[in-house]
Amino acid sequence: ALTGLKTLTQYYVVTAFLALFIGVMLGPLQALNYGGVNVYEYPLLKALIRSYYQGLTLHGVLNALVFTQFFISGWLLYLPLRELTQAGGARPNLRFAWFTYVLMTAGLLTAAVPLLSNDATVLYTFYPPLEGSPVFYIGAGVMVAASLLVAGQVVWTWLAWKRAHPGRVTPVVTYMSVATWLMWAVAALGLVVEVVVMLIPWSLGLTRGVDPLLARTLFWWTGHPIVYFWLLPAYVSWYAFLPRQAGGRMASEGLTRLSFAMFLVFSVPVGLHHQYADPNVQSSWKVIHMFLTFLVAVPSLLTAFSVAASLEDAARARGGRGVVGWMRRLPWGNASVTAQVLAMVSFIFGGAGGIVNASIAFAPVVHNTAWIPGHFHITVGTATTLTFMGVAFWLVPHLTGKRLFAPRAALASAWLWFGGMMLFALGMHWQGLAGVPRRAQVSASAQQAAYDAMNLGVPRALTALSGVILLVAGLTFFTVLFRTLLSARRDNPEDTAIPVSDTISPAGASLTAATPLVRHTEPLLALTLLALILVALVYGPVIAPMLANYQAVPGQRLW
Ligand code: HAS
Repeated sequence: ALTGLKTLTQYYVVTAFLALFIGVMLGPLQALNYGGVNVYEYPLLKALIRSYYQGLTLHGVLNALVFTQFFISGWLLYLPLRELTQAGGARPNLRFAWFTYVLMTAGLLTAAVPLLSNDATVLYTFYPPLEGSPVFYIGAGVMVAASLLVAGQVVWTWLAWKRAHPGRVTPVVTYMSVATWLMWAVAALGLVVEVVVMLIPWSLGLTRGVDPLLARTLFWWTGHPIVYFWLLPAYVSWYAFLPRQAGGRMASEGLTRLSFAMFLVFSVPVGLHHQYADPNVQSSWKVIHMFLTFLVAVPSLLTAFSVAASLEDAARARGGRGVVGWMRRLPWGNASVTAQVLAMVSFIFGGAGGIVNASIAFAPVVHNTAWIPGHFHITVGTATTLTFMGVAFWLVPHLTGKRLFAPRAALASAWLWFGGMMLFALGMHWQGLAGVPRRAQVSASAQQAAYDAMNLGVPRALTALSGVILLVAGLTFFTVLFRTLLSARRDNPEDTAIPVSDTISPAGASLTAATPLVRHTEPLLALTLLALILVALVYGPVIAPMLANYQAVPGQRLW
């Protein structure tokens, strides 16, 4: 079963990186736009991509939605199923797992048709009244449904394992994976209702219009926690694999579980922090969502200290000394470790920016400006993506039995990605503070003079330069990845070992003998119920008046 599972995971991972490849190739076009160069006007490109907005839609959908979902579905299916099989009592249903992969891919291909034909140029947030082809919403809906089936399979297998091992602690990697999937199940409810009840019937012409405010509220119900659905799989690696790769161990299993338990409960009831500027939502609810947002930053702070402690442990065991000098003893020659540590460094800035966004007093300064893409390129674009790239450096050899091609090039790609993203973030945060809007074709002639007058030469140059660096980083990374995949099998155990520490999750440890933190965080289903209650409490009074005053607005096509 494990060999079959490896093949399936390989399919998920390769599909994910193919999407990222296309998405990343489109990225520099956006960066150049913010540097004042409109490459979308070049005839050769114009024949392929109709507009800046079509390019931006493809870039956002492929990178943020498709790459993440396929990678996570493979990664967080493989890890728990592998761990539970090895711990005894679990028999993964491979046929069902393949069905889910095929369904997700069918959803992707369906959505790709209108995206490529410029019939769904609605950006990755697809806010109504901007209207796309129904085929896009149906394809996207099928993809989300497939991800929920992966969630279901992991939770089902875990429950079967629990039944076979009453009174035992869930192994820690499985714990993290199940908590992430349960969180996603609660989170996805908003999007599912928006797409199935509102957008699909509306785009098919079955309803006369759609209420943009309600649609946005349902979207952000899912839209904020989706960022934790992207982040937590990276945390799985930072907690359970990276310390081992660096030569250490997980600092505290109890804190690890607490952090995931907190994400499960607090990730969802925070979406209004994306809607501070929306009318007809009471400010008191916006402030409550703000405080809950600060609360959900706590498990990230726990993670920062906990993971830093395990890295410090590892570095000191390798002879590291001094308050910060120990960092030099981390295995910087290892591309996988370096990519992930750099991803974490970027998240220090990304996280700090997130707290600024969430503060209702600061939000009006940064909302809808270039600051926001600056923020999310060092969160999902680096903390998540660079971690997944680093994970791929060991996971692909592990799954395929092949040796990583050109490890030094892999290392270079990690540094280039990090450097490119930091420059991009600097340029975009800077432009955002100066008032440059997001999602704006800055080189469009009507606006050109205004931006030229703003004296933004330096940040614009930084942003444009970052696009070129990221293109080189992407090409280097994909050369390493595809050459690895196309090389011959070697099945050398040294290349294909999985770097998880065996000691961190003694399979089958007794719950009664476990530490209080481990014991109290074990009931994941009860925590899910708590999450649902909290969501009902903070979304119920927000959504009820919207339903009572439903305002149907006809669709618009702006491209
Ligand atoms: Fe965000 C907008 C608030 C985290 C992604 N965010 C976005 C958008 C995206 C996104 C895609 O409140 C744009 C959506 C759109 O298109 O409109 N965000 C936050 C907050 C956090 C946060 C409070 N965001 C993320 C993560 C993302 C992500 C994670 C993707 C993966 N975000 C917002 C808000 C908006 C927003 C508003 C709306 C803005 C607007 O006006 O439109 C927090 O969860 C962050 C907490 C994180 C920390 C950092 C912990 C640091 C760690 C690293 C430790 C490093 C170590 C390294 C150990 C407190 C864990 C050691 C180094 C050695 C060398 C040893």
